[in-house]
Amino acid sequence: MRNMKKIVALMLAFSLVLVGCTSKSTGGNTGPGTSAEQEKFVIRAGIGLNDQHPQFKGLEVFKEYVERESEGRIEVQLFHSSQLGDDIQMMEALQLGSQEMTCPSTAPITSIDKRFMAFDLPFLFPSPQIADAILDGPIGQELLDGLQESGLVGLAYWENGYRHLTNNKVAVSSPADMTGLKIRTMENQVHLDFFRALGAQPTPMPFGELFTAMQQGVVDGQENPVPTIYLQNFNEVQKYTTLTGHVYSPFVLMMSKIFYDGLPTDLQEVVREGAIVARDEQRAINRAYTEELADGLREKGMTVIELTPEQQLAFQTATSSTVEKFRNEIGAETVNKILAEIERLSN
Ligand code: TK8
Repeated sequence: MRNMKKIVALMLAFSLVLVGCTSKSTGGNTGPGTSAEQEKFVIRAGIGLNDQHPQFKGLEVFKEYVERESEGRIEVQLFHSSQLGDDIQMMEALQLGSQEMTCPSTAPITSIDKRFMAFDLPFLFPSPQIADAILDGPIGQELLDGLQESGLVGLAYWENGYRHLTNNKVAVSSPADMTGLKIRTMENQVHLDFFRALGAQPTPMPFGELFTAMQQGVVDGQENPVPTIYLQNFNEVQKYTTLTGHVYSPFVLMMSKIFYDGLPTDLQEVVREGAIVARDEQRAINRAYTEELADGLREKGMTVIELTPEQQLAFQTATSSTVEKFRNEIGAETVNKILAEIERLSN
């Protein structure tokens, strides 16, 4: 696996040199009026999930749109399964301009901008529709715009979804069942706090290391949305899924600012439109999969535990201190605005 990553990295470095050569020679051979038109751009888009996941399907829609609308001036190359690195590494590569695009969950973005921790607050969004309204509205846009300062262009929110707990030790239906369970979390303070409040032992780890960690018993469990549990075959190493829905994870489709700033404005526009067109399809596919695949997990032999409203409330109560603990660190203004907007949209 390590070797594989090295080979891919080398291939990328080599293709960068090639791209550099082509654009130079195009510039040299044509007059100043036409050189910009003929310049070719390559977007390498990498994700941590595999090519069966709705996130990858979304990238395929993006690729199709951008290649068509740019009339071939942009080529989009897709990489899945952490081939280009994990979420944090890929964001760093975007900042350096050595990769063009990625689509992390918002949770690891908090290493760059803490305001994104607002979305990690447990039991925040009562429905995907309310999530959409807030993410696609002014608050979501403000956070995307803020990424520019860190060398990233936030293009759109896609959907990872409501996260659920899996493990291979106990049929969890109450916080008490979680005592001492070793749970892999994303690299994020709010998630760590949440699982500690439930009495579990959380370990942060990049997604690419998770399957092996479960297989080898380094962790007993993890939490992710249903499409991920199903499509990454977590059933092979996990017995129980508890439908906790404890947090809604958005993805952010983002681009290297260095690369984006080098695009002619008409192609920047194509990229922005492609991100939105693909967002709508990606969310639709993700929601359809989410509905179908909970039964799919049963068919694959997992025990799927649905919580009654009372059981669900026990998880909420056990973790209700999280908002107060993080309000100031996230930014009280951001948290308050989001909470007020949820309140307004819920009525
Ligand atoms: C994939 C991750 C994944 C996320 C996680 O790179 O880390 O558990 O849910 O989807 O972004």
